[in-house]
Amino acid sequence: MVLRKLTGVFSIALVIGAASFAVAGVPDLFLSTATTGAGSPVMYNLPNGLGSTFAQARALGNPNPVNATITLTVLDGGSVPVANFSAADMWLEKAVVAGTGNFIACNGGTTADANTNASGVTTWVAPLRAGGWSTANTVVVINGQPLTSSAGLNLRHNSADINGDGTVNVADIPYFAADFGTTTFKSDLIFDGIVNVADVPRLASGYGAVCP
Ligand SMILES: [Ca+2]
Ligand SMILES: [Ca+2]
Repeated sequence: MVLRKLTGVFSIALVIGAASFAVAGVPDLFLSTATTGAGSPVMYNLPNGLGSTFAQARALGNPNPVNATITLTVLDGGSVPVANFSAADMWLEKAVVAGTGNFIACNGGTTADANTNASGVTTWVAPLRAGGWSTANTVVVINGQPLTSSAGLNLRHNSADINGDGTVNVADIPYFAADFGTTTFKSDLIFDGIVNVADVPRLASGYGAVCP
């Protein structure tokens, strides 16, 4: 009887131990959180990584660049910061919503700038290697799973790679031409609500950009 009781206690201890082991150091998708700049900023991306930094995003009604830096705090199930978590396992995706764009990332093109620090924090400041456009939320993904702490970040994307095939070339020009003079988001490369002559230099300077 005593032995049976002891065995029971031992089993419970094993279960608790296993639960703690499963949680410690493993990112919790609900407790981990991400933020970006206010004002529904828009990122300008190129497949070759020569688009805008997150500090140079655009927002409607603001003639100056706005800071859309993403800050991600990675916590485990015990709300303990997960330090030195690999940058390669934290990346951005477009939320899957019909009719909101053809955003594509080059291989590894949207990973975090660095591994998490001692506080479990990493950022996205450097330009992405990406093309296409998105008016859906930007989703922060850890180990292939989206954060569940929010529905994503209010951060949109556009690119001189308007058709989202990873290359800026002659195939993108007809889209820009068709949108010229309109308010169409995907061709508003310097985002200010109008596709006009001011957007042409971005198409020109991005010409030839490809995924590395
Ligand atoms: Ca293209
Ligand atoms: Ca514009």
